[in-house]
Amino acid sequence: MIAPDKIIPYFNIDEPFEITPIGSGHIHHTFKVSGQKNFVLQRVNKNVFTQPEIIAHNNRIAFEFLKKNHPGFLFPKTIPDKNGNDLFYDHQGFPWRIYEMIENSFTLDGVLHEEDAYQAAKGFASLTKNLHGLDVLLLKPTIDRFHDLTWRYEQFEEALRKAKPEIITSADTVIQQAQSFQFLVSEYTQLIKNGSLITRITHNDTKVNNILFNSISRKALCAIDLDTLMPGYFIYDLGDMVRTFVSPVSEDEKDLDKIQFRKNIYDALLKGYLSEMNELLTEAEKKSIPFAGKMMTYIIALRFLADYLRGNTYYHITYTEQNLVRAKNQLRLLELIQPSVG
Ligand code: GN1
Ligand code: MG
Repeated sequence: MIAPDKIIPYFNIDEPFEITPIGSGHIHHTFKVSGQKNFVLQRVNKNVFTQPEIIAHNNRIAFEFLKKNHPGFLFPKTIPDKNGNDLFYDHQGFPWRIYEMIENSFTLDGVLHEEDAYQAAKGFASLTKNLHGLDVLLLKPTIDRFHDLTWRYEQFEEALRKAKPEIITSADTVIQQAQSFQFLVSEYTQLIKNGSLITRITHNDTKVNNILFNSISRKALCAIDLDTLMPGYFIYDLGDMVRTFVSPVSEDEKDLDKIQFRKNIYDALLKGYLSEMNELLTEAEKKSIPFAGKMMTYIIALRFLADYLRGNTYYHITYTEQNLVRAKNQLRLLELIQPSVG
């Protein structure tokens, strides 16, 4: 990889600066650029985002809409390079981008208190709410069929067909467990077919660490990681919050006994989400609230498992079994969510 300090001269950033790696994402390489002003520098993963220009396009359209219609709403500002482009391509063909750092803020890797769940959910909900009125067709999918459960199940089946026998053996019980939840795919298909969900502009990666909290008030300040800001259904956002908020441990936890469904956190996140979105959601959409967490937990379990079966080509890992551990973890969480949400 090209050293990040070699990229800075292509942007209007004053020297001296210091660069340090930050973030816990699975996809990009992220750095903090500290100087007279602070910035976030990212090298975009072009294998995952094969058309990074679409991300830049969607972000720009959303930014312009918000500036005009909700000028007080905080949205990460992209700093164009010296040629005025939102993405700078290095000589290896990797796109880089820079954002202004939002100061006096912090992120959480897990939800500790009800109030954090309430605030984070309110933060993500306010993004969709404030983008309401923007023609959803102006934004394009940055990853096709990203949260399409039917397609993700097919991908899992394909990975299973192509996997080496010894890999299948090592994941045998997890595969069976994943297959036992296949009924959720039919529920998803039915929900889409009956047209009860409205296409909205959603964030699509609503992990709690994608919310910036105000350092003093601990209120949600701003949603970050807008790579998948694109048309979607509200259950994608709500569901990924359930997946990442309700358990006291992360998707990387190996000890399944530590995974829990915290009802108080679930209630708080729902309250936070509805504090912004209650009026926009239709009665038909509200009926699908209990499905959201199950669907998103299942989809990520399938994606982790498929990646393990394929030989770990997608998510960053630090040890070979990590995607299998993550899949097991998410299936355990799904077992706990299933009876708890009605
Ligand atoms: C990836 O790396 P991060 O945190 O932005 C993934 C999400 C998954 C998540 C699981 C583009 O997100 O869909 O929920 O890992 N993003 C992409 O931790 O695939
Ligand atoms: Mg992301």
